[in-house]
Amino acid sequence: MTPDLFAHEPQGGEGPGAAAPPAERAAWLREQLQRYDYHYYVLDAPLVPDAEYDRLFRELQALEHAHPELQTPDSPTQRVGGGLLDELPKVRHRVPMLSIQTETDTTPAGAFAFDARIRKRLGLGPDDPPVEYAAELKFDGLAISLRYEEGVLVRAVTRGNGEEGEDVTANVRTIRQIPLRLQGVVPPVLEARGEIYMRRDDFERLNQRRREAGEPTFINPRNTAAGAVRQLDPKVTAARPLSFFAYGIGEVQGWRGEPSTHSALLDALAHFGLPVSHERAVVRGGDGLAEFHARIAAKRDQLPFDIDGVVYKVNSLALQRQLGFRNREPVWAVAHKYPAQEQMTLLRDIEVQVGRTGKLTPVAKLAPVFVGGVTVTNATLHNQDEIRRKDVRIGDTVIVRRAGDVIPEVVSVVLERRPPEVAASEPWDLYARLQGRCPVCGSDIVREEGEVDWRCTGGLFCAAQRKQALLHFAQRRAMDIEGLGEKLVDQLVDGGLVRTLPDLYKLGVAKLAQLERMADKSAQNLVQALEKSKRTTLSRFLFGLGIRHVGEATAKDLARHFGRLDRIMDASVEELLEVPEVGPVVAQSIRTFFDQPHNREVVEQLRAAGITWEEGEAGRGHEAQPLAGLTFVLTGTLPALTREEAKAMIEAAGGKVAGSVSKKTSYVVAGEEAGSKLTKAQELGVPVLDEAGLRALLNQGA
Ligand code: 5U1
Repeated sequence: MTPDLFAHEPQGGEGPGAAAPPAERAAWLREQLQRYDYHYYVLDAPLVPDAEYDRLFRELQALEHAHPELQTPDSPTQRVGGGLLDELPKVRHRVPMLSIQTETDTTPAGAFAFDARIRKRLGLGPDDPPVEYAAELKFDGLAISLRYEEGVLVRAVTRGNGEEGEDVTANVRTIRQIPLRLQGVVPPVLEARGEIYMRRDDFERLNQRRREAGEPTFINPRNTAAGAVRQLDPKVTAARPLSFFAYGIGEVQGWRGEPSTHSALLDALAHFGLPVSHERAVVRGGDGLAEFHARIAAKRDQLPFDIDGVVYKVNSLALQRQLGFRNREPVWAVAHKYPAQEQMTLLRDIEVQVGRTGKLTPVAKLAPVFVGGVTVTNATLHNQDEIRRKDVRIGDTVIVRRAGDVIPEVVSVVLERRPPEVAASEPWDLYARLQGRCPVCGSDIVREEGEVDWRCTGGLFCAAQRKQALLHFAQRRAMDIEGLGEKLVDQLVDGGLVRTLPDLYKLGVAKLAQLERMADKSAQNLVQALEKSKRTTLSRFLFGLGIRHVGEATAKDLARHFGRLDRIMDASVEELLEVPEVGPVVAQSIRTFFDQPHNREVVEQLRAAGITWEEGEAGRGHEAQPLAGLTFVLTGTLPALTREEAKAMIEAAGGKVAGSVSKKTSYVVAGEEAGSKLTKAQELGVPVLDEAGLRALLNQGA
């Protein structure tokens, strides 16, 4: 809890004082702590600092220790209680926990099909009004039934086979989001049903901790949540970060003012203090359902937890009763799925790709599998450490994940499916597989201390690195050379037509037209695109060079700060560090790049080929900054300008004015009776200008 985030002032003061009867004090402490838990875990809006919570908690613990008869099952001190079990006892559900029909057509048609079925069963014609539905998320976790008697949690049971589940009460009590006591006026018996799940960030943190402790990591949030709930030792459950959402009810007795719609029922559960997802809506007809399905699909990857679809329910509880059940599933509800983001498939081979900076990435070659809405045959294995951690071997059955637009990845191996000959094989090892050589150019591969990646040392000698460098240079966000795609780059490099970036600008129509499948018109178009690309900006050019760690944003920062390429090429690490957002790694990388004579040569050749931009500008629209990146020191009296006027003019042109001369000073502007600053400039070899020289510099950008 962060103290400045408290939603409200704590209420209730200190409650009954030390002189009050212990039972009264204990009841007050329980109530306060329950309220704090609710605000912290359910509303995500803490009321008090952790220290205050801990103080009251310890006081209640001490009271209960001194007076064991004051201990109640809903006391916040009782979340982790009970010992190890031999097995989880079986419990029969008073009202069966039904499953839900699944609509596997993941297109909008699935929503319209459900609406059409409902209308038919209700005997509605085309002129009848649309049916009202409650639309919700389908959480990817473990279904649970929580039984509250007189508002107190008395039992938590898994779904099991729907008739009979496992009693996991002691484990569920450890989940802080699940209230041990409901709030307000509640029915004497209420079974709340919903899903226990694990947030993705909690899952990542848990796995990170396990990695650091050298323990095996978990495969996915759903299995981890389900496994955590079905533990025999509640302490294990307590150590796993679990969450809960309520989405329905089981047995209910004596509910006065029972709601008449499903949406109102969820509102009521939220009022009782149970977590209910805000991502829900009341919609009308098939159109409303399809819109909800599309809206949630668009934000699926931004949700903090996994879902595998959405759920539609006829909103009127009276209509739900009328529609009833079929094959032990409610007719009035359906789960409308999204394409699965994880699938199992066979790992046929592992190839190693060479990236632009020589990074070697192991790539899984998979038996084709439909996942995340597309057919996938390649997935990244990230690096050797990840392969070792997951113990991935060729011939294994693996789980592939593709979420949103991210590159598909192999998340784990299904060890139960590992064939004996694969089990007998050696673990896959990148260095051994490549015998220490780049698979493209044969250069040595190295792995620097503290790095996870192996790299090819071939640099631009390596055709793979050259190809990637060309594609990087040509991309839209860099030099924007239209038509220069992967296939053409392969042809140009493999055919020996292009070795370095400047070679691109030596390509003529005649040379290009010799390439296979290259029509005259395409050759002309490419030559035109190359010509067009020559007029660019400093930041695009800089980004296009492919300096390690210099992305688009850094290139813009550098261009804005220095204004001129030669300033960047000659900047010391210290000077580079003056650029906001540039840290030591980036600064060193830029310095190393421009320390290589062949990189400077490439830059010269590109400029000689006719690539131009407005010097002194930082990308488009900065023509009025001719002194950007330059530092001036003023000394003596200038003939026409006061010192303030000169300073204002320099700063208006993007330059900086400093008080003392150093190696970093670009120019000293000296007038009559210049003193020690002029001497220092001469000692350090800093160029000295008079007023006329300064004006000439200022006029350069005009
Ligand atoms: N949101 C939500 N998920 N879910 C799962 N509601 C919901 N309802 C279910 C299930 C299995 O079943 C009832 C329709 C019985």
